[in-house]
Amino acid sequence: MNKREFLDLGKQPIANGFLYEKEFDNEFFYDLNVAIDRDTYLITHVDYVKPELMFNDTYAYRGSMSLTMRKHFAELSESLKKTLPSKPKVLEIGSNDGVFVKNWDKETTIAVEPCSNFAKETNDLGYKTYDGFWTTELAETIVEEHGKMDLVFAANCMCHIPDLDQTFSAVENVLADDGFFVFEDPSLSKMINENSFDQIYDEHPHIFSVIALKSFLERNGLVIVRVDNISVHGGSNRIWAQKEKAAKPDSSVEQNITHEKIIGLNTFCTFDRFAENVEDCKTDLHRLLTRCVDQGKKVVSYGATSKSTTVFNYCGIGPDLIQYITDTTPEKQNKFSPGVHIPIVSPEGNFDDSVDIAFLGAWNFAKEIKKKEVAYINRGGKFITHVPIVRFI
Ligand code: JHZ
Repeated sequence: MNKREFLDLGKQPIANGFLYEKEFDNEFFYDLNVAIDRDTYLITHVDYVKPELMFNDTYAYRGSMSLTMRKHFAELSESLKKTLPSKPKVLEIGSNDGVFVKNWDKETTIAVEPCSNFAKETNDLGYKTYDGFWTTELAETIVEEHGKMDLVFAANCMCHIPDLDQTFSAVENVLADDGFFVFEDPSLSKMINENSFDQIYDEHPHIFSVIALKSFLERNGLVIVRVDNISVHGGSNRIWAQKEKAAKPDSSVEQNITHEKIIGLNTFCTFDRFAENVEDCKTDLHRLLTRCVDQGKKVVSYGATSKSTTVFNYCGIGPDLIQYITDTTPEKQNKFSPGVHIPIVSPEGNFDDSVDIAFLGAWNFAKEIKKKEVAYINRGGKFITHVPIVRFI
């Protein structure tokens, strides 16, 4: 790739590398520099973190921890079933804790998951799960053992894989001639509009525009036939692709590409301006949290997200500003946040009357959280977000 760097997010740890105190000294850090590929306009990291350092048998993120996502995948599955032939053969790449596959038939659904803890979990549930990374070789094994697939699905997985050519050509190989490849990932247009720079961390080596995806998919025999703009994870795109011979793109594809050109996703100055906005956010957020602490407020964070790893490490926000982070995920509780080492605790007994202000690490679930924490809001508790600008909500 012919990369032009535009953003330096500094030294960063593994975003989901929640750790114990005894592990602090050996924590891994890397330089998070972000670039645009001059040929395809793909937004990508200058250097990639080795996948094995992020996706292994201690992976902590569980997709099913929010009601929003459980509902999202259940509804999507119902609608996909109406598009596909009856008893479709389904493959999910990056099945995590099974939040998507649980909506499908165990006999005809298989999965691929490199985090062994979760591969075991879905195998135990009865879904044949290959414990490994998505590769050309694995795609060939799957074709030999199961034949071609009517649906290849991936949610928040494609943008995690550094080598897109290998990834998409392996999908093309495993897909039936009239099959669908459907995948969702955070949208670059949303990230730029909302200044949600925390979508960028080790696990997201790319943030996709439709413009860039078109190049990568087409050179691997796949054509985008439909784009859905969806609200999950702060604004994502669901891409539908098919093999060249079966593809009949609808108007949503050209509409999205036109919109992306209008907002300048194919011009360098858009990203230079974004980098300036990111720097402003750092100053504003640090200043607001400092002011709250100086006023004697108890400030915590809500949701130990990968995104907040980027925010806290880039903005220099540690336990001096945020006393602790609450999170419902058992795998994250009683550990410390990556890099800046803020304690993580269960919300039970900790998101209580003593809290004055909560930074929304999980800002993408603001609606769900505000509904759940109505008692906190009613007694005057405040949330702070940095998306699209730093403010109380
Ligand atoms: P959430 C992860 O990013 C990592 P993160 C990954 N790379 C990716 O692409 C996206 O997901 C999709 C907690 N929570 O989903 C649960 C509460 O505590 O924004 C989660 O730990 N209480 C695969 O980590 C976290 O917040 C609640 O009420 O940025 C949310 O993480 C709710 C709703 C959530 O993803």
